[in-house]
Amino acid sequence: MRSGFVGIVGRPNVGKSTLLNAILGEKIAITTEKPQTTRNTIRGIYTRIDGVDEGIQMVFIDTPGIHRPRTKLGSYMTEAAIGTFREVDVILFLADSHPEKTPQDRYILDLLKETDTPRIAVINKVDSLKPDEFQEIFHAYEEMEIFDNIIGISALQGIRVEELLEMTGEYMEEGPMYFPEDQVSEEPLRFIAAEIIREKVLLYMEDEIPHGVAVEIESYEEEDELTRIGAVIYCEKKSHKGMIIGKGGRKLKGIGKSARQELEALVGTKVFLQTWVKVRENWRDSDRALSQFGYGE
Ligand SMILES: Nc1nc2c(ncn2[C@@H]2O[C@H](COP(=O)(O)OP(=O)(O)OP(=O)(O)O)[C@@H](O)[C@H]2O)c(=O)[nH]1
Ligand SMILES: [Mg+2]
Repeated sequence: MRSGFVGIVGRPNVGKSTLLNAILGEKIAITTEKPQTTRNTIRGIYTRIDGVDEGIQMVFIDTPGIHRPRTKLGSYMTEAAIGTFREVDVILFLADSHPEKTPQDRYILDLLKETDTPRIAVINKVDSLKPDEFQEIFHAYEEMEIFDNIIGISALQGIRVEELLEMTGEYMEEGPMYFPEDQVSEEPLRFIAAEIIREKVLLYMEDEIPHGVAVEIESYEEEDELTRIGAVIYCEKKSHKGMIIGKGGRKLKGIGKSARQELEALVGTKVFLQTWVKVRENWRDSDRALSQFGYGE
């Protein structure tokens, strides 16, 4: 049996969480077209059993996009991501464009150079790259000589994800199964539920609001055929609250409905979801609020 830990790192929006979900064949991390969606490290467990005591278990760690932080929340996110560099057996560095075009990538590449952890450059979104564009990006990474391997994939379309798993497996060493064979995630349902609600808020809202949104599960009660969930959606301004609720409560109703549908699939029962919207000014710079919302120790 071989096993180990794999970090998925990169700039915001390159497709890290999409890749985690593609590897697991299940959605445990939320994904949106907006940068800085993921805020915590999220572990997903991939297990392949080949025979008695034979097979592979890889614990993938999806991380927040590394960026220049402007709030305490941003610092927490970036530190959480960089902190995984040294905790894993191999790093998957995700990119979706030429490194010369993206200063944020270069910042991360400089950090990577300083660590001893083996790394693979993963050029994602090949489905939206022209072949010569892909070749140029590939060569740019080759020339850097800081990666043990380079591969082009599409996390969204599942192109060469299997090959990436093979490649990543090479870095696993003889070791124990850390988790039972059928366990895909370590995250509590409460956390995933809060994330799903936050994803729906992000999908329904315009640009500046999402970064200031946090979701807290206030109550979570499981009955035989019904799960009752009470959630508070926090935002930073009174005007944002109005926008999240929408005219006649329509927007919030839409958010609640699509969240409920996904939650029902997740927990396997009917879900009764109640949501409230509250204002908490500047919470992204408040230590107390950050730890309350799960962005701290
Ligand atoms: N065309 C294409 N789009 C992709 C691919 N992978 C991800 N995306 C899209 O890229 C956007 C960002 O995806 P995420 O998985 O949320 O990105 P992330 O790196 O986790 O972003 P943060 O959590 O903000 O750091 C979403 O709109 C995805 O659908 C891909 O292989 N091809
Ligand atoms: Mg993400």
